[in-house]
Amino acid sequence: MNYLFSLCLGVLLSTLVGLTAIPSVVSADDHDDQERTKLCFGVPPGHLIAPGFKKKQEPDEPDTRAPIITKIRVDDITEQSAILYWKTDEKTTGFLSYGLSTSYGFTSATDGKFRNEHKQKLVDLQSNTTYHVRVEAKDRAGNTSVSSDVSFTTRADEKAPALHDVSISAMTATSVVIQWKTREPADAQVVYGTTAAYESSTPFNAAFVTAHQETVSGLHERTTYHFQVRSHDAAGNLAVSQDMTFTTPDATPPAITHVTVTQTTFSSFTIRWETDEPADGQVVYGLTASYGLATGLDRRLVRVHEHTLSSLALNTVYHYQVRSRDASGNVGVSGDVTFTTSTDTTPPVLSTITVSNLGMTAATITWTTNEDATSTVYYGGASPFSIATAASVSTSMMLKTHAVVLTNLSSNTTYTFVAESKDALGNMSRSSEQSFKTLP
Ligand SMILES: [Ca+2]
Ligand SMILES: [Ca+2]
Ligand SMILES: [Ca+2]
Ligand SMILES: [Ca+2]
Repeated sequence: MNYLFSLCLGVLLSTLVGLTAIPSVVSADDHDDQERTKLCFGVPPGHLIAPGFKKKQEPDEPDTRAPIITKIRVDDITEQSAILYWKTDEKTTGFLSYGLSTSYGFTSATDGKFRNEHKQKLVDLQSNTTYHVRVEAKDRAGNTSVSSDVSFTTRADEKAPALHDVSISAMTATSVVIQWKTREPADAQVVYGTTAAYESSTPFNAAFVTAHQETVSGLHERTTYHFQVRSHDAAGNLAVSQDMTFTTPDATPPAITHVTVTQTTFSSFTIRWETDEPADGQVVYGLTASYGLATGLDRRLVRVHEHTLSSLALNTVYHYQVRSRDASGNVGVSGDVTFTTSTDTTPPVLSTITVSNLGMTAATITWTTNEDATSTVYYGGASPFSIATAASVSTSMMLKTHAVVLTNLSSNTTYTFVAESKDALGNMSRSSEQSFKTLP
């Protein structure tokens, strides 16, 4: 400074004494240059310093000195991370080498900015593990230094893995796939059962992963199961999910029973059947077991089914099969069944018409028919007897043996009666008028 002050003063003095020569400037560095400028601006106005005096443009001396790394420390150590702090005596970038030994093996680069105080986080470390780390610093000129080795031990893992995204998929009547995730590598097992006591479990899966998928098999259909998923981390901390449930679907088709066919007219038949569970219903039919015709699908889910086949050809063999689908889509079918359409135009033949159990106010009329038929008795005490005005008792059951009980008769009275039967196609026969007398 003394030299500079002298220099400026010298210029000033030179000016004052009329010297015109401008001395050359020799300066050590920018720092000194600034200081000298300040000093020179301190010169009173009017005593001009020649232009160009401040224009010192000589380059810096090249930086060949390596940075000095100091105050390395490791702090904020967790199970999986730690933060390294260090300082350098000049602005540097840098990176860390770290690993399980002084061979390191991993690097962690900083953000590339030049600074004196440094902080760098190491992540994805193993818990309860000793790590070695060293700093490499680089100044703007590319000079590098490497620190000595520093070691630290991560904290032990004492937390159970966090379970999330538990879901089920691919459910059938006998199996289901259960998936879940853990926020750290962990093993896997599903415990399950029909109660939250979980009497069964999947095989223990010891692979340490974060996405888990276990298949539960050997299940029963239409059954609600409870389950829990379980995962240990590498330190043995166990996480257990809450109780969850799923219900297996119905895989059994409806059982079809009581298939009957009844002729309702010459050309139509009614087919009835039952199912052991609510189901829809349809009849397929035709002249062969290939069918080809079908009734409308009755989509109602019921247990008793009735469909009518109409416009059938007379005196023809028909094949049919009944089909019912349950709410889960399982379809039950009957075997192939046949019936023959009829050309019956012959009325039943009545015989053995008998009056029995004759009392003061009641009598029983019995008879037989040569085919299944209804039973009706018309009766009256008036004379002449008229079916149109007579009282009647009847049953629509189709029987070959008929018994009709007449009650509320008058005692000691002669009654006239006619027995009547109709076959399934409505062909009808009547007996002749007959009579009995109630007891006095
Ligand atoms: Ca340097
Ligand atoms: Ca853990
Ligand atoms: Ca079913
Ligand atoms: Ca007949």
